[in-house]
Amino acid sequence: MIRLHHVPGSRSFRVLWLLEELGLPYEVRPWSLTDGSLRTPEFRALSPAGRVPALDLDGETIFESTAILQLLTERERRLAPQPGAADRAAFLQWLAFAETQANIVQALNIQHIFLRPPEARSPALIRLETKRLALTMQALEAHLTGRETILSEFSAADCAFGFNLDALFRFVRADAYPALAAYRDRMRARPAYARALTQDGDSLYSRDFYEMPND
Ligand SMILES: N[C@@H](CCC(=O)N[C@@H](CS)C(=O)NCC(=O)O)C(=O)O
Repeated sequence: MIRLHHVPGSRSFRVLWLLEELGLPYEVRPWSLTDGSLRTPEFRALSPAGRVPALDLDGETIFESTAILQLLTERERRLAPQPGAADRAAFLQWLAFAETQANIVQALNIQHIFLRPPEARSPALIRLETKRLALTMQALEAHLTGRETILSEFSAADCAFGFNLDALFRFVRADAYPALAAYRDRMRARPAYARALTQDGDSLYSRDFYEMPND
C-alpha cells in the first residue's frame, strides 16, 4: 500500500508526478498548510519537522521528497540511473539542485503569499531571493539548451523540478529563459503530469506574476 501525505501545490507534487509516471496504485491523504494540522502530534509522527510530503510505503513512513524519489526509483528499478550507472552522479546532483531551487521558491512563496499582514514582508529579502532564483534558472537554462530532459532521457530528476516549474516564471520573467520555458511546457504536456495535476488540488498562486517590490 502506498499513501502520499500531500498538500496541494507543495513538494509532494514531485512524488505525485513520479507515482503517475511509474503507474503505481496509491492513495492521497490531504493535509493543509494553513490549518495547523502539520504541527499536530499525528502529523509530526510522520514527518518530524511538520513538512510535506511523507509517504507510507511497504509498512514504513519516509519523509523528504527527493529521498522518496530515490527510494521509489530504486524499488521499481525504473526512471533513474541505478547505483553504479554512468548518469548516477548527475541524477543525484540534479535532485539536490532541485531542492536548492525549491528552498528559494519556498522563501518567495512565504514572502509573496503567506505572510500576513503584507507589511510583515521584506522587500529586501524578496529582491535577494528573486536574484538567487534567477541564478538557479540561468544554470538550468544553460543545462537544458539543446536537451529535452534533465538527464539523457526522462527520469525522476525531472519530477524533482515538478514543484518548482509552476513557480519559476511567476517570480522571474520568462524572456531570458527560452529553453527552460520550453522544457516546462514539454513536462506539462506529459500525460502523467496532467494526471498528477488533477490529483493535486488548488494552486497556491492567484497571480500569473508577482512583482519585485522597489523598497
Ligand atoms: N526538504 C523537504 C522540504 C519539505 C517542505 O518544506 N515542504 C513544505 C511544502 S513545499 C512544507 O511542508 N511546509 C510547511 C511548513 O514549512 O510549515 C522535502 O523535500 O520534502
